[in-house]
Amino acid sequence: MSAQETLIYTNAEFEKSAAKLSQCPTDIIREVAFAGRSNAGKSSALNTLTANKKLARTSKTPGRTQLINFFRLGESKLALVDLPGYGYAKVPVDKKNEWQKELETYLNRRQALCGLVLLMDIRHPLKDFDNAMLDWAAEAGMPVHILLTKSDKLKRGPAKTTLLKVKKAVADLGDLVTVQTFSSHNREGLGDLQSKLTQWLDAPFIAQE
Ligand SMILES: Nc1nc2c(ncn2[C@@H]2O[C@H](COP(=O)(O)OP(=O)(O)O)[C@@H](O)[C@H]2O)c(=O)[nH]1
Ligand SMILES: [Mg+2]
Repeated sequence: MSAQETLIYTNAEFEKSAAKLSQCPTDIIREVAFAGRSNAGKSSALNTLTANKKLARTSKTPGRTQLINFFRLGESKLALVDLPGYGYAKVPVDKKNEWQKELETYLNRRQALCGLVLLMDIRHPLKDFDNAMLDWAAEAGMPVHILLTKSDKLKRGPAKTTLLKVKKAVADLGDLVTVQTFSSHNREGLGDLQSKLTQWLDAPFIAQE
């Protein structure tokens, strides 16, 4: 995809679900993964971004939420990835550990991964697993864009206060981590999300030896 072309997220189409790294599509050169605790608003955000109500199912069907779901952008070699929601209470402990291991393998080894969108309900930010993801990203040098979701649930003042609080909490990670408020209900912050994704996905591709 040339730098002149604007990425169109409404062209995203479901490609496949992978249970592990080896099942991930091999011809994707760059992808952005969406992660967040169960119920953070991940499916809704993906549906809003792609203007496709059916893209990522908003239901919490355990079978599907444990898979790494790939959505290719049109005919390109770029993709959006819906990661298994963590903190899903109904998953048995041993099963949970199994897919958490696969998730870790994906995060540590997936070459195409160029950024992580980390979604947190604006009313419950920076829970344990969010902090674990941020620690991993800092260690891996992986850029993270935090979406404080369901911003429509708070008045402007409290939303701003939370935004500043979260920005302050991640300030020591520098440019690696950015933060914004977002609402799938009124599309607040959609333009900022699109800009960040385009910045990550549309950067010139440098062939790896
Ligand atoms: N008010 C409000 N509710 C939302 C928003 N985004 C998601 N929700 C609700 O939060 C719940 C979980 O959303 P979902 O997208 O399925 O979360 P996921 O588990 O992270 O994929 C659903 O009941 C959604 O309708 C939002 O922007 N505003
Ligand atoms: Mg979901």
